[in-house]
Amino acid sequence: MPHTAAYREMFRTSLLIRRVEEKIIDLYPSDKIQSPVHLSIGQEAVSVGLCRALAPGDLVFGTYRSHALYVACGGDLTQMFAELMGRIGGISKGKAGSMHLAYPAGGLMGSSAVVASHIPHAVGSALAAKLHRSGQVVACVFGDGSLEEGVAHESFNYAALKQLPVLFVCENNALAVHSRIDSRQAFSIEAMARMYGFPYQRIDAGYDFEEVHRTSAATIDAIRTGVGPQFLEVATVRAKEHVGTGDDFGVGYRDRASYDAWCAKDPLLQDRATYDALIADIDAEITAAVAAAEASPAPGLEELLTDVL
Ligand SMILES: Cc1ncc(C[n+]2csc(CCOP(=O)(O)OP(=O)(O)O)c2C)c(N)n1
Ligand SMILES: [Mg+2]
Repeated sequence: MPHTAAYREMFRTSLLIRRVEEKIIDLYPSDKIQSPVHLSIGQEAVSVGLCRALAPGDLVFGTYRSHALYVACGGDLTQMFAELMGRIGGISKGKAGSMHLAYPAGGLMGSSAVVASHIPHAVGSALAAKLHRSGQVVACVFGDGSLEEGVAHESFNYAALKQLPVLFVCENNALAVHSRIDSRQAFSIEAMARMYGFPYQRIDAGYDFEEVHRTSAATIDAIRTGVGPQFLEVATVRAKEHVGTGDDFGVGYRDRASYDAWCAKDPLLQDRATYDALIADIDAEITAAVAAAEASPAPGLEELLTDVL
């Protein structure tokens, strides 16, 4: 059966994210990008399926692993590479770097390097949306490690208490830096979500952008009718080291087998026909964006004290 237009579009966005990050890997040794980078290779489908399900005006908040959400929200690539290179043409004039990408015009309100610190911001936005009856839904994407932070639970409680229009999305790669989830958490994520009264769904096939989209869309539709917060857990796999551009399968805290099993299902690796049809255009877009970003100058001293208050 031929693929749908939606499949092709989500494949394209997922591949764009992957190739952007593979370009970052190529550029990194040159030191043109001095910001630390947390890559989403392997996890792209979560951002792509979710963001496609959001309506214009909806908002999304994420973590330092921010490239995928930025691209999935439609962020400009030249402004992204310029931001990573600390140039004036960056989306935040070079002040934010990789860990704090934002693209408010596309709904991405911010990303934070401090684990779980964006969750209360998302809940506050959802409170504003409810008070203003704006009809907006707020999506809040965080890693499994966020669930070990007190502020996550304070935020879940408040969102449940006030029945706010927020979708909590746990991007569960089962790792926090080098610690596996079974060595960190004494609870099941489902039991935790249900304890707050959140309707809970889990997607095991986190590489499947169509499934992420279907489930996100149904959940977001429900939230928009006023049923309160919902919780979505998506299992995924981080391909690269926690921070940086290398592979770390040799370090000893995880094995390659689960990653290899994931690769065997990853549409970006398995669907060669769609890949081949899109790759030249995507790579040309990235090459042009990097060249334009490099042509942007460094910020002048006058920028030091602007936009920082
Ligand atoms: C409050 C806080 N504590 C510790 C850290 C150091 N730290 C950075 S990333 C990270 C792991 C987070 O894991 P997870 O939430 O699962 O996200 P992932 O990196 O897997 O996407 C930690 C502990 C931090 N940035 N902020
Ligand atoms: Mg994690």
